[in-house]
Amino acid sequence: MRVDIISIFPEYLAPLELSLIGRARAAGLVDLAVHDLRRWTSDVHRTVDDTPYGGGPGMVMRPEPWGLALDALEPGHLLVPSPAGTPFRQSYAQELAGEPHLIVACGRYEGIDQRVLEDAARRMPVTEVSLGDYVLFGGEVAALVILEAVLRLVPGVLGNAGSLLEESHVDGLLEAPVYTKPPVWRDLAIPEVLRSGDHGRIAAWRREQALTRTARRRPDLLTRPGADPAPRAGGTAGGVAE
Ligand code: JAH
Repeated sequence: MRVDIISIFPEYLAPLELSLIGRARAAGLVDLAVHDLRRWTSDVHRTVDDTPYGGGPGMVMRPEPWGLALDALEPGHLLVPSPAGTPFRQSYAQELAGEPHLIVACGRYEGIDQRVLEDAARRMPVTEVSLGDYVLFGGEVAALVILEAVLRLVPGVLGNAGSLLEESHVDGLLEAPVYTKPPVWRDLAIPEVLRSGDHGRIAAWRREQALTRTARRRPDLLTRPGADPAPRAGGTAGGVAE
């Protein structure tokens, strides 16, 4: 997968060099480039913002540098982190993991002139993406989150692909709690069933934990249109205890 990120703070994207994502880059699975938007300015002050039409507080990112930046790159699927975007979730990360080329446009201030997105949409898919109902200083940290969620799903990036199938949100539920050794720690014992060796009972317990946790913490996941927690082997009939 090819990934281009455009930002006025390219150093903010330094974590992409580290850890799993850095390994994926080194292995040639991900070809990633970070671009400084100011490279496409031509005035002495390298200005990227201006006052908003219609008035109001703050500044808006000027369209010209963005237009030149997007012209300079091969078309891809353009993602624009924004509090006004479509909520990002695991199923969308899964879709994006199959794209050959992503471009992430990181805005600052009050956002990017809307015509930049309108113009780009003439030649490529454009999606404004929200990570939740809060406002950041800009799109950079959101871009890191989106790319971490997507790149770990690119085949070969994670060593253990099996762990992708049993984790929160993959089947529309939160995951059951997890435990490791020692079996008793500070007088706290792990649930007995996990030491039973009975894989049917263990799967049923995890399923029940997933359902009760989801019902208590995230009832919205169970009532969302299209919500249909898929039965897993050893699962209960779908009833929520308590
Ligand atoms: C803020 C450009 N939903 C998280 C999120 C994503 C982007 C932004 N804020 C929050 C943002 C200012 C300028 C993007």
